[in-house]
Amino acid sequence: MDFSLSEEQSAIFDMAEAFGAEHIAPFARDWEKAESIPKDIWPKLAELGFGGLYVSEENGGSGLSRLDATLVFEALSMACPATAAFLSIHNMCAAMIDKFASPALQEKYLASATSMETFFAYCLTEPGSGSDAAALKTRAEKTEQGYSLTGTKAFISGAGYADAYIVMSRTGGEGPKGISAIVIDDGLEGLSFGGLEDKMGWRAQPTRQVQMDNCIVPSANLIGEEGCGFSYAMAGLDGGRLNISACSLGAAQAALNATLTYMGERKAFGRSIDQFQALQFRIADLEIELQAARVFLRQAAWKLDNNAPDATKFCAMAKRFVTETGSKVVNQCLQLHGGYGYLADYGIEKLVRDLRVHEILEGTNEVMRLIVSRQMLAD
Ligand code: FAD
Ligand code: 2MC
Repeated sequence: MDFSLSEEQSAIFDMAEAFGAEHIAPFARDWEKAESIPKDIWPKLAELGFGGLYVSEENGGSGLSRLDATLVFEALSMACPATAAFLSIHNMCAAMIDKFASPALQEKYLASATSMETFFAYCLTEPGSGSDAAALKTRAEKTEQGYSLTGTKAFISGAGYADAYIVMSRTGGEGPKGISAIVIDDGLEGLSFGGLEDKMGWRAQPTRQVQMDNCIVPSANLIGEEGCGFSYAMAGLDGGRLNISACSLGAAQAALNATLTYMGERKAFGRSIDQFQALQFRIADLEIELQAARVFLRQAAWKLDNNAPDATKFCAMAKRFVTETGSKVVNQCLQLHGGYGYLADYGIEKLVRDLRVHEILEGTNEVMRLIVSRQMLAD
């Protein structure tokens, strides 16, 4: 058992951290105000191999492990978790195509996905089904021209911004076995988007509904087999949940680092506030909890990399633990900044807002508990 990062892993982390510090952090607040991330950032990230992190090398990806990928998301989130998480969703989609799609579909999409000329969005949630994802109603009818998709997806990160969407749609009867995953391109006749959602955090990322009214796509845009789309979607989310956790971890670490500096500078009662033992103990607790979260996350990633039978359970446990730890840490960091923590200039309030949603999306933390307890009771 080796708990250290290899030289290559440390280099990946450092590269992502340096990229974030130069190309993301200085602009993150402007992107929040603009409610969008400039598209020219993506090819730059793709040059580092971040457009297809765990897409196989044969398909033009970086062929990294899930553990390696968590390092990238942890490091980028030190600059802006909303930007890093957006990249994670694109990577989840690219990996679904790499792992499950036909060679023809891989050829059609993977080169432009890994170079990030094509930005992908993931469409599972609907207005009437979020946690109970297998109850989705979007229909994909087989016609002579291909599939005809009709339905509405809710809360889609990158809707109206992305170039292509993976849409979980019903090709069969009720329940998970009736669901297929189909790729649709932007600009299709019948495809439209809802208004921009006004959110607490992740404000740089546009979130909208995706509305499909008889959108015709070639049958070849089906990923893998009909009726397997729910399993593909869930498999994608196992890794997605690791990445979202890594985003909480990196942002919380950045907040803690900034807090230590601040505490050394801020004076009260004749000394810097880092001299109060009550606060020293508080930062010790934050460090302990973050380190525990980091080790747990990497163990879950290792399980997924090694196809461990309990990998899904560990991904769910890590997501519950790490995202809640991240939120707790950034909230405490805000407290340790006093009133200044509440001001946007200090950068902490954005992290509190951004991290809160990690407890809700990619499966709520109640759903994570459901996955864990179901597995415990089955064992
Ligand atoms: P509901 O399912 O209605 O849940 C309401 C409450 O009930 C929650 O607290 C939930 O945990 C709880 N609950 C439900 N069932 C149970 C149960 N069995 N036991 C205990 N508690 C339960 N989705 C996408 O497909 N693609 C995206 O790109 C995407 N991006 C998002 C971006 C943002 C900013 C947000 C906020 C959401 C995004 N989502 C996306 C949707 C997200 O995944 C869902 O919001 C989430 O899965 C919860 O679904 P819901 O909102 O319908 O809540
Ligand atoms: N990997 C592969 N297959 C899986 C799987 C996984 N992790 N989890 C489930 N499946 C398969 C499962 O094996 C079963 O197939 P089979 O009967 O052949 O064995 C099938 O999928 C159905 O599984 P369940 O019986 O567990 O399905 P159920 O309807 O009970 O739902 C639950 C399971 C609650 C875990 C799932 O609906 C869920 O994860 N809900 C949360 C939805 C969610 O995470 N949404 C996120 C949207 S994306 C987002 O928020 C972004 C920001 C991008």
